[in-house]
Amino acid sequence: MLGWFKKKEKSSEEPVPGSAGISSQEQEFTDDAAAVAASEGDEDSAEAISQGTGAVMQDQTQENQKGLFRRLQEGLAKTRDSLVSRVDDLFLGRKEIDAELLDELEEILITADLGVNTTLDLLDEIRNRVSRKELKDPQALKLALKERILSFFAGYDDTGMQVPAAGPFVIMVVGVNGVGKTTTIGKIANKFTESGQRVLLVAADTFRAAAIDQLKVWGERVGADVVAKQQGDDPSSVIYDALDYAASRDFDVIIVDTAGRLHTKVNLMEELKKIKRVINKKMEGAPHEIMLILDATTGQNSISQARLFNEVVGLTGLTLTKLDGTAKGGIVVHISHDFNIPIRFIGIGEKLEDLREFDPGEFIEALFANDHHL
Ligand SMILES: Nc1nc2c(ncn2[C@@H]2O[C@H](COP(=O)(O)OP(=O)(O)O)[C@@H](O)[C@H]2O)c(=O)[nH]1
Ligand SMILES: [Mg+2]
Repeated sequence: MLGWFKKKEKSSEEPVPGSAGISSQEQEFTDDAAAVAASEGDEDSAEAISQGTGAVMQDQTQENQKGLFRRLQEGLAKTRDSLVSRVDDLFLGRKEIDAELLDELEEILITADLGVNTTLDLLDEIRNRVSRKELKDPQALKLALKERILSFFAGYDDTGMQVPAAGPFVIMVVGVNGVGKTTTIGKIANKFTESGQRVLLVAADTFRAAAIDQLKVWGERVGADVVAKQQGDDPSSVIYDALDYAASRDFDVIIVDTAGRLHTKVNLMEELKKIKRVINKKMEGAPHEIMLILDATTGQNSISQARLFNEVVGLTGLTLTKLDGTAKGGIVVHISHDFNIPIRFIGIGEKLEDLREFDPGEFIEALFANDHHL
């Protein structure tokens, strides 16, 4: 969809920095495989096979997509119940849109954590359209609501993560304790390794020993290398080690886990600034993505976290986790309304596959879809 997880094309003319030993053998092997695939006169060529199975594959892709959409709907079930089902109930048996209905709608939206400003913005236009008699019945209003929410994403920066043309793509992950940083890193790493990319995880959260072990477990699970030191070590020295390690190896992606003790503590923020500086000093242009992880169940609090982290390190992307555990998924809309920082992923469960690339249209569709879509 967004293409971040495609295997990078590696030009054989361009020397890979420090590609010695295993990496260069791998390169040769890939080139050989490409040569074999391209050889002519082979009746069982990849092309012939793929033509024969094309229809089946298309069916499977559609099936998979249906499955993924259903999974997203299930993940958003609590928010759907609290938001869309309540809106439906509100409309039941009513043929007209009156002031009372709009007030009740306002309350529902605010309760689902869309936030007061977002809700007022949302309803402003709806109220205007009602008074202009453009919206006559509740169904039309529901559709208008959906369109209006979607319009909040219209000016939305969806250029995607800035993957460099050469060298590894470095992602620095930040966020307060327990929001799901390490878990999300595991899930993202999995997407990259599954698409054939080579991933290094960096355990720069040295605050707790358990955090280091947790990252190692993820690394093993998804087939990514992990550079870690001891609990209490300077996070910047872990970065140094990791980027030295990476210099002689051909990684496509490097993901740096960081500590997340209370975000109100100034020293954590200083530490994050330093980590960013050190990464940049060791590798020009990096980190390419500074991603804040937010726990959707914390509701409004995540707004102040986004503001603070953005001021300190300058965020390039957001990920909202635990949308499966909250009835207040409206926070996604609220965040998009208040910040011009793209949402990269949403977490809808604890399992490896429960991380979705964020697509506003799909998200709103899953939230508003009727059950017959299930
Ligand atoms: N239900 C649910 N739990 C999640 C999700 N993402 C993370 N978690 C859980 O949140 C807890 C804290 O995650 P962790 O990655 O250790 O947070 P960190 O302190 O920010 O690194 C763990 O129990 C995770 O399994 C999600 O999308 N949904
Ligand atoms: Mg962690």
